Amino acid sequence: MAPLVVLGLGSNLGDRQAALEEALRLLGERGFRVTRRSSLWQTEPVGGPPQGWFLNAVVAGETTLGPEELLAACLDVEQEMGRVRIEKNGPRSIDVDILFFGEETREGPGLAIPHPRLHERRFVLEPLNEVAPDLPHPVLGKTVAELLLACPDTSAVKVLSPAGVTA
Ligand code: PH2
Ligand code: MG
Ligand code: MG
Repeated sequence: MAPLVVLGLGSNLGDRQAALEEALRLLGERGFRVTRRSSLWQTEPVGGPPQGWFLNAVVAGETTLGPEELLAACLDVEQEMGRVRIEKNGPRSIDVDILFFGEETREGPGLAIPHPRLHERRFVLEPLNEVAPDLPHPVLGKTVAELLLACPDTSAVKVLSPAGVTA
């Protein structure tokens, strides 16, 4: 069975909702098939300079790409959508992060799986908990629901539109 792959998406520049939709369309063209998607969440920026609120979402799906190929596809989508990297944690038109790739782990500087900060971030865990609450974190040994309960991040997150099953 194909591993469950989970991606986090975020945008806080321009038409944020259109950016998330366009990123999913472009990921589809590159071989990532979405099976579940979270609600859209309005989230207070965490870290970085003063900047506008983000729209965040999490999708789960399948791909025949390997982890490194999927990372290349994510970066390609960001580049095609005109993302400019100026400042760490700064404003961005689109950010696509690999959160989980089944139970696989990577610790390289270019690719870390699971995403090394996902358990510290409410803007990731709330939408993630909608699509995969029972998913075990292969390193921390807790489910997503347990990580959310234990998350100390108090930054604000609000649902904008409800979650859905897409396929
Ligand atoms: N992404 C970051 C840093 N801070 N804050 C929110 N609310 N949403 C994000 O997607 C986000 C962030 C780095 O990728
Ligand atoms: Mg990123
Ligand atoms: Mg990110």
